[in-house]
Amino acid sequence: MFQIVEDAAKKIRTMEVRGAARIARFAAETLKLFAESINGDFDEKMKKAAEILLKTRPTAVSLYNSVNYVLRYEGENEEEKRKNAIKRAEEFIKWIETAHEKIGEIGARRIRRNSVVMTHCNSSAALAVIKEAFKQGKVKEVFATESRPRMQGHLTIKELNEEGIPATLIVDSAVRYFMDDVDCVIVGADTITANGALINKIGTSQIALAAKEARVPFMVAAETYKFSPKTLFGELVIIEERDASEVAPPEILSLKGVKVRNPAFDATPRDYIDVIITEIGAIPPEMAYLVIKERFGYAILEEGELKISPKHFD
Ligand code: RUB
Repeated sequence: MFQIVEDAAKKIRTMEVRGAARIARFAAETLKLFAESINGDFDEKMKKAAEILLKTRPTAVSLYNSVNYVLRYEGENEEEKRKNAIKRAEEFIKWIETAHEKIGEIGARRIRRNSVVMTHCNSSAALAVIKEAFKQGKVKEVFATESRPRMQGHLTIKELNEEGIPATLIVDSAVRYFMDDVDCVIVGADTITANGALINKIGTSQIALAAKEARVPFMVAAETYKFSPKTLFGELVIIEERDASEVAPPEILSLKGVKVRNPAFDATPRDYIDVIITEIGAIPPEMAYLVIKERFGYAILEEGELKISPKHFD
């Protein structure tokens, strides 16, 4: 019964499906398929499926927002509930698609002609901006960090290459070395907190620091479902720490007295961020609180449990 959901959870956990937007989309698609297959005990089964999905990776709030959006289905009977859950899953997927298009359009306006752009990891939102700006003849070259240990930078390089965008792969530690040649940095987001901080791939905060020191604008491309309503209630973002074997070989891991740590994300304070490009506009990070109120206004504590649903998302 839960096989579809268990399989999907495995794909997210092992990072076969990765990146905050892709994970959110995949979760909505999975819940849609699962809702179609349920026969009896609809509410309990949907709740359990949601729990399985939410346990996979803790950091990107897009997963939480997607699951939570679908789970706010309504209906008098099982058939109505199923229909509504499927409709909501489709709505969330549409939200993702339209947001990327808008972000590309808005973000490209922030890029000057002949720009050299730096990016980190592999972000569909950041790439939407870069691709649109390139179409408009504004991007001369893109520096992409390899993004150790999982090397998502290779995906970025391939994607840029497919679009015919001149791209240069650099190691993460070469960021400051090349920063003087860069006109702007653009990265994606896993979560934006109520105080405007950015949670993104490990190493993002170092890039932001280097950009600030070199007076290079640092932009974030983030759909509004990357904003965390939970942080409004004081909840802290959990930074996923992955297996040490992703970082070091067995001969290092077996050394007595040596620890190997592998956090997958870090936090960049809002003071390092020039602008956040969302589908509802280019906003200063200080406005994160208002975005959360606007998009997730219908956020209530029900019996100690946080229930959140966007008011609208056109
Ligand atoms: C991916 C990552 C990306 C954000 C934004 O980490 O940090 O920068 O998720 O991506 P991982 P997008 O590979 O560990 O999932 O803009 O596509 O949502």
